[in-house]
Amino acid sequence: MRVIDSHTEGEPTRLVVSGGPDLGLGALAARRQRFTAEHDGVRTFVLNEPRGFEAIVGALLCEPAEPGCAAGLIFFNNAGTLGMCGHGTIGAAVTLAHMGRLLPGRHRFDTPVGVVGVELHDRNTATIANVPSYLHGSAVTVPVEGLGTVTGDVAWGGNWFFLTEDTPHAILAKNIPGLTDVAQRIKQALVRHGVTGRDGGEIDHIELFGPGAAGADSCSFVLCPGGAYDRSPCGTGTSAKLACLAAHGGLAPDTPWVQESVIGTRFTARYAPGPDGTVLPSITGRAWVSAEATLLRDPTDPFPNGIGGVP
Ligand code: PYC
Repeated sequence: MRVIDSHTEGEPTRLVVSGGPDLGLGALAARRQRFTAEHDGVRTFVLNEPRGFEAIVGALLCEPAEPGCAAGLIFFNNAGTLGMCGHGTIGAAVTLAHMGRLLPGRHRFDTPVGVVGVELHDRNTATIANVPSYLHGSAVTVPVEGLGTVTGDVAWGGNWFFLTEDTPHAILAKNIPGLTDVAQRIKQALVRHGVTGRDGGEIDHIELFGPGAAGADSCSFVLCPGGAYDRSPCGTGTSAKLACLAAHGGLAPDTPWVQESVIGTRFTARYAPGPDGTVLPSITGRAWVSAEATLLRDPTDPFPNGIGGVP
C-alpha cells in the first residue's frame, strides 16, 4: 500500500494513494460505511503502531461520486472513520499537488458528509470551503466528575463538537495531559447524560478554548475520538466555533478569525451566511509533505494489522 504523509500545522495526515480496499463507486457516505463494516483491519494496518501512531488521520483517496470533484476522500483515525477532516483536506490538497495531480486554483473534493471546496494557493497553502456548519445546542450544562457543572455549546462543523471555556487549565502545551483528562471527563459526562448532536449523533470531539496569544482570536485544545489531541487548530472544530460565534452575534460574516492550536499553530477562518441558519466556513492553513512510503505486511508478523489492530 502506497501512502504519502504530510502534516497540517503540526497535525499528521496519511493519504492512501494506492493499494486500498475496493469500495465500489457509490456515494462516499455508503463507501465510508462499507470501509467500516468490511475493512476495519485496513484502518488499523495504516494507523496503528508500529506503522503509525495515535494522532495520524488517514485519508483514503477514492474516485469521487459527485460530478466535478477532483477526488474523493474518506477520513479515518485510531477510533473509526470521520465525516470530514479540515486539516486532512488541506493535507490531501498539498499532497495531491506534490503528486502533480492538483494545480493551484479552485477544486472540489467529495467526502462522506458532502462536497467541500478547496482552493490551492501555492504548494503549501490551501483554503477549504467546509460543509454548512451550525449551532445545535446553546449553553448546554452537564455535571462532570471532578469539575462540577460545565457549560458549553454543541455544534456541527463536519463532526460533532462540544465547545467550552470551562477548563481549570490554560490552553498551553505544558497542560496537554491535564487538558486531555478534562476533555475526556466531559466526553464521558455527555454520554452519561444523553447529550448528543442532531438525530442522536455522538459528540466525539471536545473543544476547550481560551484567549489566543497576540494576533490570535482564540486558542483551542481539541480532543479527537480516539483520545489523541489535534496538533492543528482543527478545521471542523474551527468551523463549529464559527457557527457558535455567528449564532451568538460574536463575529460578522467575512471577518477573519485566527484560531490557534494548543501547540501555537494557526488557521485563519471566516464564514459566509449559509442556508437555513447555517454558516459556510472557509479555513486557510498550511501543510508540508513529510514522507512517501510503501506499507508492508509480512506473513510472519505477529501484528499484521498493527498492535491492537482489527484482525
Ligand atoms: O481538522 O477537522 C479537523 C480534524 C478532525 C480531527 C482531527 N483534525
